[in-house]
Amino acid sequence: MGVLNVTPDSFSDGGLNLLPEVAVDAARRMVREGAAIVDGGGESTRPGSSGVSLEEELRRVVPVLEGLQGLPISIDTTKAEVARRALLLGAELVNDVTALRGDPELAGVVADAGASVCLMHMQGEPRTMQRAPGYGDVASEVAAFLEERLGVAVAAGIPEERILLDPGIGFGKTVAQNFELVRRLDVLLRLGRPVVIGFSRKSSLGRLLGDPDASTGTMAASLGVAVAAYERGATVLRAHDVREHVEALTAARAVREWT
Ligand code: HH2
Repeated sequence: MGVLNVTPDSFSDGGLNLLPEVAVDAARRMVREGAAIVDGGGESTRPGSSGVSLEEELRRVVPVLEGLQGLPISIDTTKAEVARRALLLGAELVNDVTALRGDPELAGVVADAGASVCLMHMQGEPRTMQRAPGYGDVASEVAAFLEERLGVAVAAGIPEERILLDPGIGFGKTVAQNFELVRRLDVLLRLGRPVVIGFSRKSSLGRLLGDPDASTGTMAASLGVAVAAYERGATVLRAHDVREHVEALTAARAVREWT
């Protein structure tokens, strides 16, 4: 899953894709490089961020989605109206970092469109989530949350086979907890749904490598953790550097099974 942030302030690629034609080119390149889907979003959820208005989010993403019709697109939004417009323009997946807790209309929009949804775990909200993340057992708490949200989504009419789950790397977790969630991916896989991991460029990677104030991580570290997640059963790797991830994962897959 390639990441396409149409925002001025995303933590690693903010401002790069603000012009619609630049964003469209970037998305097309990701698909050429092997992305199975491109996750476009108009609102940063980086630690400390406080959200954008509906009008601003639509202004950012609609022209890009119009230019991407026919490509496999996911819309990274918490807003039902943004999802509705994106699905009309051909998006097939709604990636909601609030796991249907943000906008009461969103589940119905996904269900009515027959679309897929990714439900992500987050402790707290982006503005404050990294202040003091706290868990008893992080893997089982995240799994219990995702199981509950899976039930809510199914009850709202979204078929289970259209639901993906994501532990939300960096969303209210310490560096150690982020790595533990990948190490203990089996706990999440027991829920029976595909697991998405989005560790690409996240600050935990920079901190791991010695910078306590890092706000991003390197591509090489992102590739290392993506392969480790794949080895533990992750189905979707959400990544900014698509070509490199496809190459790394192709090699990792060849070790498992030569095709
Ligand atoms: N991470 C980010 C945004 N959306 N969605 C899912 N399902 N999983 C993630 O790990 C995830 C996500 C944050 O990364 P990015 O989009 O690069 O940055 P920003 O939120 O600053 O735009």
